[in-house]
Amino acid sequence: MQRLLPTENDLKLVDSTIHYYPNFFSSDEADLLFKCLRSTVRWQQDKIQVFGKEYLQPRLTALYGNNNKSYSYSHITMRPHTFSSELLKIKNKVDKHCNVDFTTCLINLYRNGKDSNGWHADNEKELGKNPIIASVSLGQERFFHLKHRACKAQRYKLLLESGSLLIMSGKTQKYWLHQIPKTSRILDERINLTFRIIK
Ligand SMILES: O=C(O)CCC(=O)C(=O)O
Repeated sequence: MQRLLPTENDLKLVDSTIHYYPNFFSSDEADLLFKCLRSTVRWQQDKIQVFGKEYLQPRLTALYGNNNKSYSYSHITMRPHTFSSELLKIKNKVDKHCNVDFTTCLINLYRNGKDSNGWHADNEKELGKNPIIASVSLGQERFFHLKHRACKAQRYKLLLESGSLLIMSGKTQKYWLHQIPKTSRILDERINLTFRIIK
């Protein structure tokens, strides 16, 4: 990955490299992409285990990839579908911006404010050391929380807007956890695409 030029929207958090581009896609492009992906992505809802009890994951997901490598997290193993032409267009734009050839995209659909994604880091071994994660948001804005693993005072909340691109790289996954929390506010649907490299 080539070093990205700093911008005023970069997050200046210790032990991290996080870039934020609010208008990576225009709002018209983001609306069109949302509608297309909502109806064409092959959504699934897996079961997860929490303290030995089974629950449905609080969101829908799908995995797409170009090298047939599966992705395992939270005791779930997902097998990739082949990228659709729409997903490839998004991937090409993200690849070009980051100067990276992403292999895999994990897609999340948050159906309303009750859907969420708990505290975690994208640090699975198949992502390698210091992975780069590029995350595109479409539809409803949601808060993205970050907290430092060791230093409790280090916390941050970022509103992820429709059409935005968030890039986490360097030591971010080693030192920080992130989540999309539940909210009691009435919210519309949001799609999030996280591009990753699985070797
Ligand atoms: O929905 C988001 O913005 C975050 C997604 C995420 O953390 C993940 O898929 O690992």
